[in-house]
Amino acid sequence: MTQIKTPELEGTPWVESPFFEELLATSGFDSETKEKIRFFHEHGYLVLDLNIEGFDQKAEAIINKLKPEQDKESRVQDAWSYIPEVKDLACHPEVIKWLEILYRRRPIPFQTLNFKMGTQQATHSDLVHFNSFPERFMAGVWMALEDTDENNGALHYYPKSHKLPVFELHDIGIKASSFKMQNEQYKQYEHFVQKLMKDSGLEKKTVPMKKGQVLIWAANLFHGGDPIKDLSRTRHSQVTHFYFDNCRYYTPLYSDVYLETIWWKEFVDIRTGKLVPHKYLGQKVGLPLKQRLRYFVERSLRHNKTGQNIVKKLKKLLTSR
Ligand SMILES: O=C(O)CCC(=O)C(=O)O
Ligand SMILES: [Fe+2]
Repeated sequence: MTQIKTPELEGTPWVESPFFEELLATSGFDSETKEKIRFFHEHGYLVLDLNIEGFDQKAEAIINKLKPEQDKESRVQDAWSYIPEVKDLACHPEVIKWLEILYRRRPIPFQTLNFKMGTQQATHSDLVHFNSFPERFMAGVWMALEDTDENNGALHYYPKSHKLPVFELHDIGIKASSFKMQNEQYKQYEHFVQKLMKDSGLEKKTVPMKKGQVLIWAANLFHGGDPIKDLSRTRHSQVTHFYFDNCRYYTPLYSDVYLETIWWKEFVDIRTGKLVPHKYLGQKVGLPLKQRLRYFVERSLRHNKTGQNIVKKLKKLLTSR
């Protein structure tokens, strides 16, 4: 009988593959690394003590430099573009190394979020915000810039929930691309997830993270921020969202794939500063002209508040029909 070679599927990260055990056995990693990979495979996350050199100084610099902004608004998006320490942590070689191990594709950091306070964000899967084709080539890397515990709004997650199907808005009967009632639509998604978590029987876990610890979550791991019990406490943290090479990338919250109304994402690789090409089975694919134009205008306008407001209005115009 001919032997069938274990395929490493194009459509699924090897760590989530139905052939995972066989692929792991032949991976050549030492037993300690294998144990960590298996944990990620089974639970959908991994907490790592990366012992990043100079972490405390970097964390302090980030907190100080972001202070004026974060005194007004806890959440700051893409500070990597003007604070070198945010970029250093987002692209740290140890983080990249682990993502390469877990996904066997080039990791592409595409967004940073810095928080001063706990987010108190309702449970969600990041795949409703950032999906790809093939699916699940996305990961979140969460770093504690200070200790977190049950009082300052620690991160929570549902271990093993990454194995659930991927849900987009159309799954719950919402046409996403009409771009109307965005907040209302998102609330419905959050209610749906609440019920899904309850009925799935999965257990909610809250992670007390020590300053410097890093948590990597798989694309579809359901997570959120716990309520802040002590409002006098900050919860400085940094999240980097990663895609991986050789995919197409889109925003499900504005897309109806089967109406061919897809909000493709055009974005820069934080590591290289270069635009990331979309690929289908290794071949580059261009974005539709209308969307390339939109991104061009957006990039040119984003430099100040007036420009940002124009971008918001244009987004509405382009997506409502
Ligand atoms: O930091 C948190 O509380 C949650 C952040 C989060 O969900 C994300 O960045 O994807
Ligand atoms: Fe998230």
